[in-house]
Amino acid sequence: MDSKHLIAITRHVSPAINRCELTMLQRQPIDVERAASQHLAYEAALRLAGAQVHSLPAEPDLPDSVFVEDVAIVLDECALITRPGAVSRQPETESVARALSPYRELFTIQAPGTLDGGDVLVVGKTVYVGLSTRTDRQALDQMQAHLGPFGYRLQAVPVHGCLHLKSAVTLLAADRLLVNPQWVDRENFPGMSLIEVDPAENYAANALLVGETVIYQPAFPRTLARLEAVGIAPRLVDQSELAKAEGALTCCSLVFIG
Ligand code: CIR
Repeated sequence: MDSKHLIAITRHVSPAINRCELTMLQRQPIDVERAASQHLAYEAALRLAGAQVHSLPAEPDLPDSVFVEDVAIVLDECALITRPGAVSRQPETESVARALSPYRELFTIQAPGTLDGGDVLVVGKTVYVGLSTRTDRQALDQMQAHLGPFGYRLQAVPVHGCLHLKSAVTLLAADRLLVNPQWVDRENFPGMSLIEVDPAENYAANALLVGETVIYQPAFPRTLARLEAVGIAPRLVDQSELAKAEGALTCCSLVFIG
């Protein structure tokens, strides 16, 4: 992959982030200024990893709109605009579709299907789709219809105990995953090398791979030590404020070759 052509779409933190959706966590006050400065550091890490960052303006009326991952899936051949499972998040799609339209042919998930991009993990031509409170089979069937002709194989993955599939498993390299086996069954990923999170760090399975750089959070030192033990040297970004909104690293960007 030529990192010079990597593009990352992001969006500024909404001033309304304290009204975000919550599923697994109790509400805690989010320091909006601190969240914004952590997000700037995240964008800086994307640039250091070789991505050109295209940052969309904040959406004052859309609390969760910083989590752009949930509203689109960008593949080499096309992009899917989702229909997010939380109704409050459905208006987030329009501006992201506009930002993606110069780069890809767009398909859109239609009602009654619902899909959050956080439930989609792409490994080569396999697309794992988490069946969660946000994503249903109806949407998976629509994805199959759009992506099958490009040679993708869709696989449903049950997730339990967490918000999204990518709360439980993310990509560290083309053939290696970071996984929390409490939330997703390891057997869904045959043939892949799996690194498990430390059992004391439930939220540690969300790493962001950009080109060949792994971006990770300092909040999970035990799992970080496991990554370092196999020769991975992640770039660290603190996301403690957006974590209170159930956001993690992959959620805050759409990274693709432009
Ligand atoms: C939500 O509940 O939709 C947001 N508060 C958090 C979304 C995080 N997105 C992600 O994990 N892909």
